Amino acid sequence: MYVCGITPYDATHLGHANTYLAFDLVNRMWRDAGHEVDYIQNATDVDDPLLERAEQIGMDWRELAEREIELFRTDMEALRILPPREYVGVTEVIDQVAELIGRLRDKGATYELDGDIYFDVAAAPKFGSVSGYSEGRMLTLCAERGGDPGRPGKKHPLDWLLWRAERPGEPSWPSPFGQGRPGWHIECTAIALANLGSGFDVAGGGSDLIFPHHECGAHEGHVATGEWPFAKAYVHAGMVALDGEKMSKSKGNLVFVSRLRQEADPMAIRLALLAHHYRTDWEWTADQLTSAEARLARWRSAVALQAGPEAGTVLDRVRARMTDDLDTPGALTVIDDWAERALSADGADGADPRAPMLVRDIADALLGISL
Ligand code: 5CA
Ligand code: ZN
Repeated sequence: MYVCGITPYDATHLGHANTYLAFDLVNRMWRDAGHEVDYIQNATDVDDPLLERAEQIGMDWRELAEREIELFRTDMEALRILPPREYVGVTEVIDQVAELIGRLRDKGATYELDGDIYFDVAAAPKFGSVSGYSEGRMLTLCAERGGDPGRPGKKHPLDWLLWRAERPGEPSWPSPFGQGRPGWHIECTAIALANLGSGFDVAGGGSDLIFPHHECGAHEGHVATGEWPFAKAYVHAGMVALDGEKMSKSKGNLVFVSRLRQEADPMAIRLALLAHHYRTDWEWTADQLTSAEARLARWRSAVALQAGPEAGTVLDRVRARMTDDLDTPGALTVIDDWAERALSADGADGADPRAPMLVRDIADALLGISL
């Protein structure tokens, strides 16, 4: 599994956390099914927004990236999101990125424009098949999400940047195409290919990565290797909003995990996120944390009992909900029902002394909730 990582110019917000939680659940369910999971995640540790923010606050861009990556990892650990085998920063693999661009150039899939190297969309026979979007929609999204459809001299507006020639004051590295730095999509293609090869199971991220990021990355992989599909499944988590708009670093409508952690149990934060299905878009409100805290307290009281109602069916039912496209709201209800019976049980119904420990283990292993 390859999951697109953060661009580390600001702290982790609840939208990020929700996306990484979704893939943590994929990881946990695969492990529960007995699979070994090989999970890789990048960090976009050199990119326009990072350089702009560093400039704004008068900080070295490398230090800013390092600081935010560290905070991200601390936040993820607090939320009990299992780490990938490897976190790979783009700045660590510039040579691999350049090598991949070289392969694309050898296939005739690139062209140069004022020193920048572009991917020629005409060289991608399956372009559009990952997102299924119309060309009009692709053009709009490309302009909104870091692309440059209007740049004069491009062969096609949807052609995308692979290598950005050095601009004054910007960091750059040597390459066969001159000094410069990688474009966005190629970084994830290079890191996924180097660590997983093509044809891996899941490429993941939030739904804002469907186009252009995952679409373009898939065709870079296809054209470079001749193999298809690049990833067998593209899986996307819904967008978390605040005050009616998608939470985003550029809009600034953010609830930071680190800030929330100062006042709330991370397990309550995780439960609040689990209450939403991973594919839906939803809006954060403070009362969701209050409900999650109440649920956490109920569960903790129930598993602290000496005995409880038989829990073997709880395991079956939680697994059934989770293997049905990660139905976390359904899985939470299964444990709610057990906890309610445990707490109201008198005599016979609360007879199994092993039940509380089993429910504790189910919540821990499958949902990542430590009770
Ligand atoms: N570094 C690139 C991916 S290579 C990037 O998109 N970084 S990011 O920091 O902008 O986002 C990190 C992850 O969080 C991405 O998977 C993105 O889809 C997801 N994400 C960003 N905003 C939200 C949001 N409001 N709700 C849910 N997920 C989000
Ligand atoms: Zn990515």
